[in-house]
Parts: sequence; structure tokens; C-alpha cells
Amino acid sequence: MLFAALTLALVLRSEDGYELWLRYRLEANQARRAEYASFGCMVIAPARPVLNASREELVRALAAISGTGPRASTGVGSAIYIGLRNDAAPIAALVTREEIAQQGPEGFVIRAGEHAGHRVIVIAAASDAGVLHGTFRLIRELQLGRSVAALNLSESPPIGRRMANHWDNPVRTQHVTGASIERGYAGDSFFKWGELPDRIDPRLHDWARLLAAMRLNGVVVNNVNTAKRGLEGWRLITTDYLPKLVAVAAVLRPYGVRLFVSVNFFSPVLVDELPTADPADPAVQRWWRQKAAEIYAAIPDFGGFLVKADSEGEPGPLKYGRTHAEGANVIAAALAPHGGEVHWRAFVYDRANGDRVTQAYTTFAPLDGDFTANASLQIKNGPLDFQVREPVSTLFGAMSKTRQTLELQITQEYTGHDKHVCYLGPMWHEVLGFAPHQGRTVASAISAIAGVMNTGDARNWTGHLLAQANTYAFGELAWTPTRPPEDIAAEWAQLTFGRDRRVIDVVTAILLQSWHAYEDYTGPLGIGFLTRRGDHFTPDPENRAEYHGGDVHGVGVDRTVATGSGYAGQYGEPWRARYESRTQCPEELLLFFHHVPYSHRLKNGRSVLDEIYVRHVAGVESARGFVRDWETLRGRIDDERFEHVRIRLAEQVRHAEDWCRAVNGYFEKLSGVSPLLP
Ligand code: GCV
Repeated sequence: MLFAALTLALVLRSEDGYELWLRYRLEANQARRAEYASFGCMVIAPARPVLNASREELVRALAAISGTGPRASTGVGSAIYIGLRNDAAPIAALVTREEIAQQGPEGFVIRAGEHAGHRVIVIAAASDAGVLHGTFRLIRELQLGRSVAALNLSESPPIGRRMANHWDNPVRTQHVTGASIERGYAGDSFFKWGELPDRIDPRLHDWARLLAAMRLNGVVVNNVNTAKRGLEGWRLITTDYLPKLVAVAAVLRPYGVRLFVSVNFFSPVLVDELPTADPADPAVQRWWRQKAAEIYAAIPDFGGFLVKADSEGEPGPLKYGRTHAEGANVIAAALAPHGGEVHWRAFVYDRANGDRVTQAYTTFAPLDGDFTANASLQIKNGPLDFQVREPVSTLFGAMSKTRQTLELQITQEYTGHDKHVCYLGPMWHEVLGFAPHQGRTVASAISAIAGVMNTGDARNWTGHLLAQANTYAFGELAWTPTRPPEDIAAEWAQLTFGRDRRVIDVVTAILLQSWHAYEDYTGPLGIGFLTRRGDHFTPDPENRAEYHGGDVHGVGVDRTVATGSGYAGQYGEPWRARYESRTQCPEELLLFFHHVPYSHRLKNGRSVLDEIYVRHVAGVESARGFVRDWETLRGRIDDERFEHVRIRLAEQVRHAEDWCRAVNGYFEKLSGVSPLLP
């Protein structure tokens, strides 16, 4: 009785979310605890930086979960051995060379067995980074309370480069707070460039742990916008900044994460006042080579550059009459001798050039074959801009001779900021599994994946606690693109809130309904961009007619080949034909591809106008349901996190009501037809 009360008190200890899902709590099941405790905290590994970090993390988790304090590793008795095959006899005895090779450079094998009369677990891999990934995997098993007695797991990531992209704006003088994050809703930037390299904020270590737990291997630390409106990101590659980059790279290195930075295409001009940034100019080529050599001399494992060029005011090669490939290649050539990469963004459009969704494809598809091998075209999931619903970009799989990076947005720019729960795992899963061109899924067409981060200096990292589920889901899908988003959500709920079944079920159900709920009360049927220009949050349909195509007769944008902008024609079959046809077009994208009369009938018998009305009301109802369901968890979650989420869910309802009023009211006025709703 007393034990039960103590356990409950322990479980419900107030939490602020700082630990994310890396919460290591005493295992409540005694038998399981004893099983874990039998390994003591014997984690045997050779002393190398990544293995040191792996061992430290595993010991930290084991000590807390099994309730044993950390003990010295003697190398005898039951133990967990981590490393390469030749690092320890138990690893070589339990795992064959072939098994390790099969998992590729970053995969791992985890196996329980016996060696020299003792029970052992081994984590084996072809690289120390693989061991690190295996370590976080084993820790998850412990957190989930699973038996490790017969453990036999092997995993390897099909996508080689997995990156976090921060849109943080560096400020040289930043010491404590103040540097902003573009589209960041969780406070200010936690990179205190002014303090580096003399002081390393402890949060940076936890950030590196977070990236490793997401099993990422690259991170871009600054915004792709580097110079407009006084931004200073372009300065990161100046000689003055280099010691700061060295310090950040040193924090990341033991966690297997390579440092990348966003650079400005005009860097030769901005940084060293060259008269031109023309990629065909030998002096410009030399400048990039020297800059790369300077950086690599200080940071030998530097990852490379991300570039937003000829896009939204960021300069690029078009000014000199050069193509995007010529622009990317001059930078890629400078990085190549050092093993670096350039990720070149495909987010280009010109309002004067007609329908913007067609433009990435028409700009880049003809350049297939022109990019060098270490250049990758970084493409947003959809052709517009991270809307709640878009078709998948036609560029994926359309350039078989060009490396491609999928860019997803973890930060909820158009999906409710830090105010709305909107779990994006199901959307990303659909994107990765979609084949815009005959059978070639996005997941199989890409060699890299990037997620625009949702973290800031908010104590819980993401502002809305439930937004941590998106951070988690990105890591999971980057590692295993086919993993069901339902499993990811349930797993995150358990890691975050513990093992109370009711809590897991309610949290998972809210997460899984949240994307559709948000879509319903903002923009169903593929209508995009109803938010106010600039804030991307407040409903503003009046000023967004260019995107939703609403007029007195109907709504939607005609992107057919027959009568519209022709975007549907950029897909391979069967999608070209389906999107082209009003009747075959998936209804969730109907208004993205077609301008239809308000009276157009949907499969459920409703007119498009009624559907808009009904879905907005239904979306609000879903949001209210989240509040009701969350209330049932009172007392089952610690007060601090319970209240934090409760307040946000209540705010979400009010905001959903605003959306419903604004959009339904707008269409009622425009069409002159009132909703048939009570
Ligand atoms: C970083 C949209 C966003 C911008 C963002 C841009 C991009 O336009 O609103 O904040 O800039 O996309 O992805 O480059």
C-alpha cells in the first residue's frame, strides 16, 4: 500500500517537459527491474568519443530505470558490450561479420546471449555512430519496460543523410536571450553565439543528445534566410566566427552529428568584398575552395552548406545568367575534396510567372544530370509551402540523375504554431510513401531528409508539449520511413507520460485526430493559404483569394492541363489523369486542382459549399472533444504538464471557433448561400 502510494507520487512528480521523451524513470515492475539490474551498470566499451557518449547515456538510463546506482565497469560478469566487432570478445562471439555488414554503415545489431558463462547483451555495428543508434534503441526498450532476456534486433536506415534544419538567426552579440527563430514558436534561439567559444551552454549538450536520440547525423544551425532585412547568418563562415563553429562541432561530434551551415550565395561579396559572386569567375571558384579549406582545417568532419538561392530575396546565380546547377556546383566542387555536401533548395517562385506551384518543376527538372554528385536538391514536401494539405511535389522521382533531399517542416508554421495540437506523423508518412512518378516513392527517390526544427529556448523545447510528438515522429520516419504513425504516436505517449493505458490511449487518439481536425476547421478539400500574410496563423480568407480561388460562383484553383495552370500534367500516371479529372481527383485535394461551382456534388452527396460549412463545424467539435478527453486524465498526469496542455487545448477551441466563423462567414457572404446548419 505504502509502496503503491510512493510509486504514484513518483510517477506524478511535477515535470516541465525539459527531458523530452528521454525520461529515465524507475521501472515499476519488480521482476523487470531485477532483470535490468542484473546487468548492474556494466557497460563495456573502448574509450572513443562516440562510444563514451553512448556508454554515458546507457549508464544514465540503466541506473535510473533499474534503480541501481552506476558502478565501475570491471569487465566481468553480466554486462552490456558495445562497439565494433573486434572491440570485445562477446561481440565477436554473438554477432557475425556478415550480420553487421548487412546493416550498413549506420545500422546495428542488438543481441542478448551468453558468453563465458555470463549473460550479456551486445550492441554491434560497423561504425561507432551505428553503436550510438543502437544504444538509443536499447534505452527505448528499457523505457518501455520490455524484457531484454531474448533481445535480437537489427535496424538500418535507408536514408543516408538525416538532418535537422534550424531557422535560427545568429546574432554576434547574443549572450543570454534575444536571437529570433524564423517561424519558431518556442521562444528564442538557444545558440548563444556571443558566448561561444568561451562558454558552452549546457542546453547545447542536451540538444546534441536530442539529435542523437532522433538518430540524425547532420544539423544546419542557422536560417536559410541569411542576409535579408539585416540578418547576420551569412557571417557564420567568416574567419571571426570559425572558433564558435569549432565549439559547436565539438559538442555534436560525440553524438555522431555533423555540423552544416546555411550560406549566402553572395558570400564572396559579403564576406570578402569580391566584386562578383558569378560562379563562372575563377576568382569566385577559388574563394569557395579557400573558404572550404579554411573550415575543414578547423572542423575536419564539417558536413557542408545549405543554400537558399534566387528565392524570396536571397540572391543566386540567375543574376549572372547561370543556372541553379552552375550555382550549386561551384560550392559543391569546393566541398568535394573534403567529403562535404551542398543541399540546394528548390523553393523558388516568382509571382509574376503565373501559378507558383508549377515553378520548382519547370526550373529544376530540365537541369537533371547537371548537378554534381555531392549536391542534393532540397525539396519541400509539397509544391506550395507547408500547407495543412498539399499534393506531393512533382519533383520527387522526376530527376533520376540528381540527388534529392526531402524537406519537412516540424515547426508548425501553417499548422497552428505552438497553440494547436497538430500531429504531422500521418502527413509525413503519406508523403514518404507517395509515388509522383510511376512507382517511385518519395522515400526511395531521396538520399537525404531534413526537418525544419520546432525547438527554441522554451523550457520544454517546443512550446506546446504535445508538439514534441512531431519532433519524435520526424526522427522515427527519417530512420524508418514506413513506420506507422499510429505506432510512433502511441510510443511517444508512453515514453512521455508513462505506462497508464488510459493516458496512452487518450493522448494517442488526440494526436491521431489532430491533423484532420485542424484541416477541417481551417481549410478542408485542399484549400490552402487561408492564413493572414505574414503571421500564417490568423484566418484571413478575404485577402487570400489568389490561393483559394473563391468567387461568387465557386471555389478552388484550376491546375488542370485542359483549362488551368497545367500543374496536374507534371505528374506521372496514374496521378496525372486522376488529378486532371474532377470526379477522380481525391476529394481532400479537389480544390487544390479544380475550381468548381459551390453546388458541385461530393461522394457523400453534399455540395462543396455545404461540405466546407460542415467540416468547419466538425473541426471545432473535434477540438472540443480534445478538451473533454484530456479532462479525463486529471490526476493521471502530473499537474504541471496536465495544466499546460489543458490550457492550450482550451485556447485551441477558441481559435478553432474563430476559424469556423471567419471562413464559413466569408463563404456565406461570397456565395450568398447560408449553411443548412442548426
Ligand atoms: C525561411 C516560407 C516561410 C519563410 C521561409 C520560406 C523558406 O515563405 O514563410 O519564413 O523562410 O518559406 O522556406 O525559405
